[in-house]
Amino acid sequence: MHPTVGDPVHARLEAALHALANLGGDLPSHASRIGQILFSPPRIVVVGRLKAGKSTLVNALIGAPLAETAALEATNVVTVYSDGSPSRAELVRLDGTVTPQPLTFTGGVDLVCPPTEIAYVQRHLPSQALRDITLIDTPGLATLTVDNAATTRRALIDGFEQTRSASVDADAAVFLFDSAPRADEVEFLHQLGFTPLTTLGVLSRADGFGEGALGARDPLAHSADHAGVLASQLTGLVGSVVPVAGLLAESSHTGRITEADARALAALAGPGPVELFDIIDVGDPMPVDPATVGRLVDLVGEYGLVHGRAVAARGAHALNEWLVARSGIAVLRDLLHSSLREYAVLQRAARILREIDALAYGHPAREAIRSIAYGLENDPGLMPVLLLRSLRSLLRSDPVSPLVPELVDLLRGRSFAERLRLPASVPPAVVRDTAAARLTVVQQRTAGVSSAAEDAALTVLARAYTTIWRTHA
Ligand SMILES: Nc1nc2c(ncn2[C@@H]2O[C@H](COP(=O)(O)OP(=O)(O)OP(=O)(O)O)[C@@H](O)[C@H]2O)c(=O)[nH]1
Ligand SMILES: [Mg+2]
Repeated sequence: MHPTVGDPVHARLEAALHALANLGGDLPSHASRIGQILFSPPRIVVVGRLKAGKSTLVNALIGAPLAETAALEATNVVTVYSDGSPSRAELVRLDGTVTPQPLTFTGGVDLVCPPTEIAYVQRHLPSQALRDITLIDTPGLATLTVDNAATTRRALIDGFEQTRSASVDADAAVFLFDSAPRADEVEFLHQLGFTPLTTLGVLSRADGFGEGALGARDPLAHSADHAGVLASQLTGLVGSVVPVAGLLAESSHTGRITEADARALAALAGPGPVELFDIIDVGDPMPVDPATVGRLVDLVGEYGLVHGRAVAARGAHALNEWLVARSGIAVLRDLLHSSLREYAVLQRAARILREIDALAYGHPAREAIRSIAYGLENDPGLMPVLLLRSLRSLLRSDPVSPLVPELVDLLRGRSFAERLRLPASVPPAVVRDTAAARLTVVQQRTAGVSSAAEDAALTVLARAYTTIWRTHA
C-alpha cells in the first residue's frame, strides 16, 4: 500500500492508458497526452511570502543561478523548471498558447509581453537535480505588487481565473516562511488544497534567524529549535519544517565562491563579530576594500562573514563545504526527493484519474472509458492514490473530521502495523483483528456522515481495512 513498495500505481495507470489507446479514434492521442503526465516527474511548487528566499532556494536546488533573486521584489512570473534539452524557454499565455522565448546570455528569460498576460514560463534545461522532480518558482504572496500575488494564485488555485491549459498543475509544495507563517499565508496554503503529506515547510533565511549573526544565540541552532516548535504547531498544514539558509546553499552550489573570495574573507579574521561590523560600518581602514566586503556579504551573508572567516583560511573548497553543511540544504533535498516526492507521485496519479474521468464526458466511447476509470477506482493497487485524494477533499470541506488522522496514518505507515497505529512487533493476528474492528467502525459510521467528502472517505477506508484484513486472513 505504501508508495515506495514497487510501483504498482505506475504499472496500473500505464495499463489503463494502453486500454484507452486501444479504443481507437482520437483516444490514442489522449492516452499519449495523459501518458506524458505519467512519465514526467511530479511537480513541486515553491511558495511563500515576498522575499522569503524562494528563488534563492530554487537556484540552490538546481545548482545554477537561473532565477532572479533580489533585495527588492524580484520574481514576477511563475516559472516551471524541468529537465530537458536543449536549454530553452517557452511562454504559456493565459489562453494556453505557447511561444518560444529567447534566453539571455546568462540563461535568464526575456519576456516579450507583460507579466499579467502570462500564465507561466516553462524553462527546460539539462539538469540531474531535475531528473525526478520539476520545480516551480512563484512570485511572492502579499507582495507590494498586487499583480504578482495574483499571478501566483491564478496559476495554482483551481478555478482562480484559470483556464485548464494555463494551470501549472502542481503536485506538492515547499512552503517558505521566516518566522511563524501569517494568517494570510496559511489561508493561501489551504486554498492550494495540498495535504500535510504533500507540503514541506521551510524555515527560510535560517542564518539570520532570531537576532541574527550578532545575537547571543547561534541563529542556525536557534532556527533548528524553532523549526521543531513550528512543526508541532502546523501539523495540519505541513509534514515537517526544515531550517534552511538558502543563500549559503545557493552560493556554494552555483560555484560562485572563488579563491579570491576565500582569501578576502580569511583576511577579515581577528576582530570579534560586533567589532568587525563596527569597522565595516564606520569605514575604518580594513585589509579588504568595501566593494569586496559588499560582495562577500552578498555571497555568504552576515553569518558567513562572521563565522566563515576561520575556515576560509583553508581555501575556497573548504569554505564551500562549510557553507553547504551550515545551509541545511541536504536535509531539505533528501525530503524533497524521498517522502515529498513519493506523495507528489500519488497526487500526480490522482490528476491522471481526473483526466481519464473528464475524457468520458461527452465522448462517443464514454461507456468504455468509464469502465476503465471504474476499474482504476476499484483497484486495490491504487489504494494510496485514493486515500490521498480522499484526504485532500476532506481537508478542503471538513478539516477537523476524525477521519483525517486515520487517512494520514494509513498513508504514512511503512508497515501494516504502523498504518493501524499498532506497535511494530504485534503478531499478524492482531493486525488482522484490528483491521476487522476498524472496518466495523467505519461501516457503522456510514449512517451518520456529514459531507460527501466524508462519505467518500469512509468508502475508501472500508476498502483499505478490508485489504489489510484479507492480507492477514
Ligand atoms: N542572509 C540570507 N539572505 C537570503 C537568504 N535567502 C535569500 N536571501 C536574500 O533575500 C533576498 C530575496 O531573496 P529571493 O530568493 O529573491 O526571494 P524570493 O522569495 O524569490 O523573492 P520574490 O520573488 O520577490 O518574492 C535576496 O537578496 C537574497 O540574497 C538566506 O538564506 N540568507
Ligand atoms: Mg523570487
